[in-house]
Amino acid sequence: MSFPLICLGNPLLDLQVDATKSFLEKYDLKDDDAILASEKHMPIYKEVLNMDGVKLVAGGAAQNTARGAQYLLPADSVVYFGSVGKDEYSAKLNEANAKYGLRTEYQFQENHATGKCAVLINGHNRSMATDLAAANHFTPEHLQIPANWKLVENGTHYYIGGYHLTVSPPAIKLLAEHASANNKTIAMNLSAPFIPEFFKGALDEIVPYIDYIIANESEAAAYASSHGLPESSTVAEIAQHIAKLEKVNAKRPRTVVFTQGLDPTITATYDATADKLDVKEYQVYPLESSKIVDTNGAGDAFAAGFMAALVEGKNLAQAVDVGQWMAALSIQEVGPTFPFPKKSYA
Ligand code: 26A
Repeated sequence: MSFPLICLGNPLLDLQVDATKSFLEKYDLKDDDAILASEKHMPIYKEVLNMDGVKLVAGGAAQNTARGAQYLLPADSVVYFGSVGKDEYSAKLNEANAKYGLRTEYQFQENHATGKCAVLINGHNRSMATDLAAANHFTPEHLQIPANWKLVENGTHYYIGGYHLTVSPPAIKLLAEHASANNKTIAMNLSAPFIPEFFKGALDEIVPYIDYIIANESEAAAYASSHGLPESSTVAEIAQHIAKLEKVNAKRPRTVVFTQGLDPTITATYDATADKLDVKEYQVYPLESSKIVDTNGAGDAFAAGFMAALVEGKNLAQAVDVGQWMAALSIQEVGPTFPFPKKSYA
């Protein structure tokens, strides 16, 4: 058995389509955001399915990262946990994951459909409205099934989608406590601005366990405003603040990684035992605008490259570089996918 990387998240099928500004306005959606769908958004799925050019692609942020990491790593490297329905949509997810060799250990729901995400592409922006459905019914007991917990215990690296804070903080806590107690590496993505804004309590309970916090600049800003940091805080200052928060496993420093689109990626690492703070900046490789197909999944792809590199024992600078390379690869494809035949990072 290998499977060093264990991922947890909300499996979703993306219904991706080009949408006009007025379509976004009709559903009260911002240009570049992710939300949980409420009653008023529910008609969007039927409407999108009937639109010209709609594409059904495997999504779910952490599942995208899991697929991407498996793309880079040797066979049998990544396991993904989440909850789905027994329907055509989960069959599609299984098909996509199989193509990448990603092992899934889904919790199947009898009475709930697989979750879906309307991904509305508008230029280089994407706005997402998610109906979690079955994904919302994941329970920690699924991880505790002996065969699954064996996989968890066998893992060396853990990746948590921050979006899962809306579903099962106890499931996240199980993985987080295991990683900390056994001095293994655990990473979490902030996923979307609404996570630090509206799931602040759950987030703050988990952060002390986390070695790597990955996010983009708008999630960093949302963290700062929801946690009372000065309005004038720079991205680097927010990274330093989070890096220095309490840490359960003192044997590992905490590193915060903030991507900023085409602007440099910022990292802040705080080693509490040495009281040493290290802040770095890494340039991105700009991709010609004409090569961009869509940015759906760019952040997940970054995390995929980053996590795969950590599993391979690479250092922080190298992990950021692999992340940026994977993000560039993904935005040249439709949705959160990667090209076949495979390209390799050299
Ligand atoms: C709880 N929410 C809102 C979500 C998501 C989500 N994945 C998990 N939980 N909302 C959007 N996504 C996924 O994000 C990917 C792009 O980063 C979409 O499915 C899309 O593939």
